[in-house]
Amino acid sequence: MDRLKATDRIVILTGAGISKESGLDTFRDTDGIWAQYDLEDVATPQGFARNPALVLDFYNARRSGLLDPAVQPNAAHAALARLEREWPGEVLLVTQNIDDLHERGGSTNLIHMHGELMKARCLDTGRAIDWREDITTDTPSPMTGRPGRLRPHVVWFGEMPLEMDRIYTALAECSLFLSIGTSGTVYPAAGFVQEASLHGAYAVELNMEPSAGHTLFDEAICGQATKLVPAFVDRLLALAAM
Ligand code: BV8
Repeated sequence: MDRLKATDRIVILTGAGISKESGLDTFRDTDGIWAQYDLEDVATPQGFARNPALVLDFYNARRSGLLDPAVQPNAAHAALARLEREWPGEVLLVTQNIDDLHERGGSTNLIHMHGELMKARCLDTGRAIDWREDITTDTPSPMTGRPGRLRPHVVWFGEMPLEMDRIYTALAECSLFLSIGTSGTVYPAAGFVQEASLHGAYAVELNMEPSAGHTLFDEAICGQATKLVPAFVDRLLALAAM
């Protein structure tokens, strides 16, 4: 990584592990979301068609959890925002997370590839709007006034993640790919490390434990995000200062 130049581009991928220390559940840890719910029932279009009230309640619970004042960005979110501010080259943050902790932590050059919990989408117009309330099967769409035509603006399994062209362009142009707090089990995000490495990027993983794809990285460092990320950002900014 010492060959990195201050003008180089950095792409960062985050997953649920970066929000764990803010009090939000991950998916695949033993106490995670998929231990409480069947993914097929609550995170697929088929599940939504089968039982929209169950899916809407699943996201209503997560939205109100995220709105809890006790849930705040942590030192890892803040460190990534500092990197974006102080690194001379471009820093693009691609998150699989649907929480808004990166924005609240100060990141601005950000892509929510799996959508956003604080947005709802009208099924008839396809338009997404900011949304902080519960959604029920009676909630009228602000776009059409029709009830039962609103869904969470979230990418379910079998649906195309958002802004994939922009992401693949950035992966092809970056010199450093940094993956934080993800198990590396969900595609296409889990394949980003190969895409970046193929184009010559140096790849680093910061995670509580080695991810499914840890051997694809040049460095895989294990530990808590609130400890590892600020230290890694310091390491990068020291390089930029040289
Ligand atoms: C699609 C909804 C294509 C939002 C989610 C190959 C290629 C392409 C697709 C596939 C493929 N193989 C299989 C597929 C299909 C599927 C898939 O990947 N399935 C998996 C299960 C095998 N992929 C899809 O369906 C994707 N769509 O490919 O479309 C297409 C093509 C043509 C036409 C149409 C479509 C869509 C994927 C998005 C699905 N939606 N969620 C929501 O409810 O949140 S994915 C879900 O998993 C979450 O969004 C989350 O983002 C994602 C990944 O989970 P992680 O963030 O990694 O969380 P996890 O709990 O797993 O891990 C946390 C990690 O943190 C752990 O390793 C832990 O150790 C660590 N950790 C914990 N605490 C800390 C910590 N680390 C540091 N510090 C700590 N304190």
